[in-house]
Amino acid sequence: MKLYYSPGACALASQIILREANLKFDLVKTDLKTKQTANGDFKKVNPKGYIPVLELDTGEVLTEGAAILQWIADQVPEKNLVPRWGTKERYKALEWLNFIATELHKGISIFFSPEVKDEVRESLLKKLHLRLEVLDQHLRSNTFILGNGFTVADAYAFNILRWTQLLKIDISSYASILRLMETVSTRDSVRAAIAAEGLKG
Ligand SMILES: N[C@@H](CCC(=O)N[C@@H](CS)C(=O)NCC(=O)O)C(=O)O
Repeated sequence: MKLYYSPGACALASQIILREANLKFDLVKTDLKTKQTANGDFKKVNPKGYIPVLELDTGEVLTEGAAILQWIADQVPEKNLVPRWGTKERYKALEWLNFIATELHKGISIFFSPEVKDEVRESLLKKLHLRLEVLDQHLRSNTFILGNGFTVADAYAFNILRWTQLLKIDISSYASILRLMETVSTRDSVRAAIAAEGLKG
């Protein structure tokens, strides 16, 4: 299997879950500006031009982080990285993964764009803080996003929320989010994934 990534970007969660699942994979560094990898044109792998991409041993390609995370987790059901298909809990997982993908991932990554000027920055930030408050409140009574155990939702949220530091988005008032970040950051899979991407903890 191959995981296409760019250092610090949103393939980190997939790498964490591949490590949690103890599956064999190779990392393929992708230049998101030029859309090139060491093997050539990345758009031949994913015409959408973005990571994460998981290339299976069959040659099939999976895209979209939330789908990739669930596919990996479903390979190792005994590890409880996602609730089983057909259960009510799986729909709660989908609810949170969708929230992370559409509200947090896109709500935070927009600030990497130089096109976001001060006038819109304030209103985007206001909206983002409403979403962060939802997560923080949820985590006041839940150790992890889906309850008691670490799952794909925590890996994805951790991946995205790390960016707030780079972007100087202040999350210091969200004590429960900070607690989750700290808890997740100490996992062996997370430490190894961060090191493999050449990032600082
Ligand atoms: N809808 C995709 C979005 C993934 C995404 O935003 N990837 C970013 C890195 S975090 C990227 O590759 N951006 C390059 C581009 O859009 O050209 C998903 O949920 O996986």
